[in-house]
Amino acid sequence: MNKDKKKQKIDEKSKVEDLEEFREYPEGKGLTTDQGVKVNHTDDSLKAGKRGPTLMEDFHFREKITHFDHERIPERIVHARGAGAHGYFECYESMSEYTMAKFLQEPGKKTPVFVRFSTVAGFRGSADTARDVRGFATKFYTEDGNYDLVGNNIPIFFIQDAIKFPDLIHSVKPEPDNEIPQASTAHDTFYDFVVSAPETTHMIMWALSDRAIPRSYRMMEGFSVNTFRFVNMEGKGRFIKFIWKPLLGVHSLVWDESMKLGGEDPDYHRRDLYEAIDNGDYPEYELYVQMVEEEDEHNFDFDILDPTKHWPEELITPKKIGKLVLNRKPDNFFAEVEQVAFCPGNVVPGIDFSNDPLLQGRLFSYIDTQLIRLGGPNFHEIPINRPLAPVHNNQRDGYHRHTINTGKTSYFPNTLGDNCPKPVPREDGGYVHYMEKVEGKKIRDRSDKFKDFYSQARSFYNSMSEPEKQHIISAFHFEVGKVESKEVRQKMVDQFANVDKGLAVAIAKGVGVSPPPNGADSSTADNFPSFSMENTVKDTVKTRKVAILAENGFNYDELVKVKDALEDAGANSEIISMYLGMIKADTGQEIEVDKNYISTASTQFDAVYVPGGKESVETLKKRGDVIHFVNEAFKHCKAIAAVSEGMDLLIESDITGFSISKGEITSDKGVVTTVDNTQIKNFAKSFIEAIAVHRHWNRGTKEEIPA
Ligand code: HDE
Repeated sequence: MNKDKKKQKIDEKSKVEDLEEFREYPEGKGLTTDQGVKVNHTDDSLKAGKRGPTLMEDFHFREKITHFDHERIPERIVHARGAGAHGYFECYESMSEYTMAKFLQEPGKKTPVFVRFSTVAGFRGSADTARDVRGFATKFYTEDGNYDLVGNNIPIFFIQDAIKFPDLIHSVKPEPDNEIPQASTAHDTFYDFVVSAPETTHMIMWALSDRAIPRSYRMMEGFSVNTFRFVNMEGKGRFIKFIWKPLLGVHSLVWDESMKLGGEDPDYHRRDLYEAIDNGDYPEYELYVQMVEEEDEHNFDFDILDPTKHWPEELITPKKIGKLVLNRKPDNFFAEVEQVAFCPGNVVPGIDFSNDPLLQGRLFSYIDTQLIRLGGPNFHEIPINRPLAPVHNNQRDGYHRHTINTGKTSYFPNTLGDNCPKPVPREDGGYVHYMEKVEGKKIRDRSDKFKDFYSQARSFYNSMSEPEKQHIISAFHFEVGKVESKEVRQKMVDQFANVDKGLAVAIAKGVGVSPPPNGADSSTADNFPSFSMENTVKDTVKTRKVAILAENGFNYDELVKVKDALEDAGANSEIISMYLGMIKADTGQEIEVDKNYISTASTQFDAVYVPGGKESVETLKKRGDVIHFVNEAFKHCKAIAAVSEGMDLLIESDITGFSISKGEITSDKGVVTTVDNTQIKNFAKSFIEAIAVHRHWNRGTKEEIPA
C-alpha cells in the first residue's frame, strides 16, 4: 500500500499493523502452489506408473523441492545467534534543547521498535549462554525514517579502529583448520590476538567478568559504545553515548551454570524472552543519554572518541529520557529476526556521528554485509526493514525489487517530472550533516590518549566487589587455561600485570606459568561503583523462577501458601517431582507436577523451595538427582528455602556453612528455614527478600560441593 495514502500518525502499534499485509494465516485454508493453484495431492510425486520414474512436469514437486533447496541464507558473520521482539519506545521528556530527533520531542510519544539481542562469536545454532558480549540492537520506526541504535551489553570494545575488526573476528571464531571451538573465546588464536594487541586489555576485563554471562536478555544493560552526536534545531552539537538500563536490574549466571545450560537448554535466553512476553511480563529498559559539550571534549583523562574507554557515570551523569517495552514476539523467526538489517549509519535528523574510528568503519560494514546476506540492494523493502516513513528516490531495480515506481524520470534534476522527488529543506526535516570543521594530514595513526590501554582496566578491576574479582580470576583460569601455547599464557600474565600485579599473580598460579616480577597496583586507580553489577537494583523478584520440590505426602498448606506468596510478588514457580502427573498432599489434595528431574535441572531456576510433609521429604532424601538439585542450586549461590521436615533434605545434602532454624525463621547466606509453619507468611517474605538479592556470593564452601 502506498504509505503516503495511509494515515501518517505513527503510534506504538503502527509497525505491527504495517506488517499485517504480509502475514499469512493458514487456518481453514486449502493448499496451493506459489502461483496460487490449488493442490490436491502432496504425498506422492507424479510418476509414470506406480513404480515408475517421477515426471518433470510435476510442477508442484519441482517447486516444493526447489524452494526447499534455497531456504538458507548466509548467517551473520558476527552476531549470528539471536532473538528478537517488537515493542515501543516512550519518550519521558522533551529533548528539544539537545536534539531535533522527532521521537524525542514530546513526553508520552510512542515510537514502534524492533529489538534483536545476540551473542557475537557463535554460529546461528550455538548455545545462548556462552561467555560472550551480547548485542542489543534497536530499530526505531520513527516518522523521520528508521533510526538504528546498534549496541552491546558491554560499554566498550576490543579494538580502537574498525580496520582491525576482521583480525579480531578471525582470531575469536573457531580455528580455521578444525573449526574448534564453537562460541568460545577460550582458545589459542584469540589470546594470541589479545597479547598482540594490548588495546584489548580493558575489554577483556569486562568480557571475563559476569557481564558476559547474563541471566537474561531482560537483565542486561545496552550501550551505544560508540560516541554519537545530538544536534538541536539551532545546529548546536553535543557528543553523546546511550545506555539502556533494565528495570529488573543487571544480573548474571554463574560460569558453571552457564556451561551446563549450554547443554541442558541451549535456547535459554531466547526461551526466557519469549516466555516473559507470553506471560505479560514485558521486558522493560530505560534509555539514558550521557552528553559532553563540545568545549569539554578534551577535559577527560581519556579521549571521548576512543571506543575502548567507558564514560564513567560518576564523571558524565546519564540523563533518563525514555522507556523501551517489548510486548510482542515475532510471528515468523526468519522473516523478522533473521531478515532484520541493522546499520549504525541509519540515523535521523538530530542524531549524527562522531569521528570515533570504530564507528566510522561500522558505517560502511553493515550495509555491505546486508548486500550479501540478504541478496542485493533492496533489503530495505523486506517488511521488517521497511520504514514507516514514506520512501521516494531515484534508486531503481536490482534483485527482488518490490516497489513499482511510476513515472518516467528516475534522475535528478529533471523537468519532465517536476523535479520530483526533490531535496527537502532542513526546516522541513531534510537531513543535514553536522558542520564539523575537519582538517589534517592523511596519516595512519591514532590520538595519543588512545595509547593508554591500562588506566580504565585498572579502574574496572578496582571497582569490582571481592566476589566479582574472584569470578574474573576464575574466568582467566578457564580461558587462558584452555590456551595450549605456554608462550601465549605467559604473555597474558605479563600483559595483565599492567592492570594489577595481584591479578596477574593469581592468573599465573592457575595456568602454570611464572608470576610477573613487577606490576601495577589497581587499588590506587579510580573507583567507579557504576562499573560493578553488585550495585544494581535488587528490589524485585518479578519473573524469577522458583523450583518447588515435592512428592506424594507433601504438606499442602506449606506448598500452596509459599507458591501464592511468590506469585503475588511476581515470581513464577514450578512443581518438580519424580514423575509428571498429579501428586497428593498428606491431607488428600492433589496438585499437578510441572517438570520431572529428567526434563529440568536446578540451572533453570533462580531459587529452590522444599515444603515439608514427612512422606514427601523421605522420598526426596533417598534420590540422588534431588540431592544433586539442591547441591547445585547452593553451589550456584541461589536462594533456598525449606520449612519443617523440608529442612531434613538440606541436612541430607552436602550443603554446609550456614545456620539453620531451631525455631524462629532463619535467613543465612540465602538459605531461609523455619521449623514453625505457623509463620509461613513471614517465612515467604524472607524467602522473597533472599531471591531478590539474586545470588548469595558469600557462601564459603561452595567449591567443595559435589555438583
Ligand atoms: Fe557490529 N557488525 N561491527 N558491532 N554488530 C555486525 O552486521 C562491525 C561493533 C553489533 O542483531 C554485522 O548485520 C564492525 C560494535 C550488533 O542484526 C557487521 C565493527 C558494536 C550486531 C558488523 C563492529 C557492534 C552487529 C554482522 C567495528 C556495539 C548485530 C551482521 C569494529 C556498539 C545486529 C550485520 C543484529 C553486527 C560489523 C563492532 C554491535 C559485519 C566492522 C562496537 C548488535 O556488519
